[in-house]
Amino acid sequence: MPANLSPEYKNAQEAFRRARDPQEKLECLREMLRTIPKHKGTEHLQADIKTRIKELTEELGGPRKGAARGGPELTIRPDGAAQVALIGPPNAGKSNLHVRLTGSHAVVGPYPFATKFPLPGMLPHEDVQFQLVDLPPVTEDYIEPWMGGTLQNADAVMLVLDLTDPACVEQLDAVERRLQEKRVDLLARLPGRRDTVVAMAAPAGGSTDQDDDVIEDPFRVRLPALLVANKADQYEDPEAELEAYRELAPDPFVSLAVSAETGRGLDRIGPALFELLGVVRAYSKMPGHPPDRSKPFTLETGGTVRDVAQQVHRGLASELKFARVWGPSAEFDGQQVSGDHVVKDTDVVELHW
Ligand SMILES: Nc1nc2c(ncn2[C@@H]2O[C@H](COP(=O)(O)OP(=O)(O)OP(=O)(O)O)[C@@H](O)[C@H]2O)c(=O)[nH]1
Ligand SMILES: [Mg+2]
Repeated sequence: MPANLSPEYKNAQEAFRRARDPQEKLECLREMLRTIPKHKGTEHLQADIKTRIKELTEELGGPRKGAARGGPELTIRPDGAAQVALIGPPNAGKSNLHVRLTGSHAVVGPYPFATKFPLPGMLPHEDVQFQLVDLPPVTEDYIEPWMGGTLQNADAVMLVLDLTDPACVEQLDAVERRLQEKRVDLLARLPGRRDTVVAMAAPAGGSTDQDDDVIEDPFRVRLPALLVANKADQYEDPEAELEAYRELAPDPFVSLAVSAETGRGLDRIGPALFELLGVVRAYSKMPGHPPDRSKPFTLETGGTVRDVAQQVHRGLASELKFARVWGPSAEFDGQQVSGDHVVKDTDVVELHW
């Protein structure tokens, strides 16, 4: 049955996909539920939206006193330029990497399933920070039932493998399959989220690439992944070892050989994540004042001046009159641009409301 999803619904769904703040996500979900055509063809989707609203409402409410819920948080509120989830088989060294990269106190153990719950920490890279979330292992036989919900907040995945484990090719295969069951697909590159927006903005009655018979699953997440082959300290020539692994494993992920134990190769992780996530930094500036270089606003590739305005003041973004830009995206210093102007990394943006 054709879903006949309305433009209002599609816009709400797109806004949901792009939202990072849980409260904003919740508002988008309510809008999705309000605008979804109520018929048999959308029953599953309606139920999924209701479930997600319930989960998010609980999450936002915090732990209930005396209720069954309580104990460690299973979802981590995003922080920094992006949230990166550490995923991999048991004992690969995810927690050891987390400790080394973020200075956390994650439990590292010589036995499998040492990690039971998500643990956030911050990895600095130049003037931005990535939030790394340590997670329990994923195997052929087991994945935590809550893992799919947790990964809804992630922007990327760091796939951690033990380079010394002869089974790591099969392990990665199992991890990818288990994640797919949880509606999480791993990609080698950032998906072009903005392409979807363009397709949806096509005029009513005009031809679009969207097939109305196919209901897109708004809860399916597609995450770019970086492959980190750990325990490189066990080899004299870890690059050759990684190369040998790559010949066996036909996956397309960018990969690094590192050692959490000795620190070898760890300095390449920040730059690799920055590249994978296509992070764009923008510095804000007040008229007549020098730019504030202390903390950049971060956007994804293709982000606009309006996205910067949204971060500076969510309520005022729609009232933006124009902006002036300096830096890589400007044809000349202080060029006047509209909200649609695409920002490039290290631009300075002066907003005029
Ligand atoms: N040689 C070597 N051993 C490591 C390295 N990183 C971790 N280990 C060891 O591998 C074992 C597992 O490390 P963890 O960091 O707990 O592994 P994990 O992937 O978090 O394991 P789970 O929480 O069970 O999924 C520990 O005994 C670590 O000391 C490394 O770079 N080199
Ligand atoms: Mg662990």
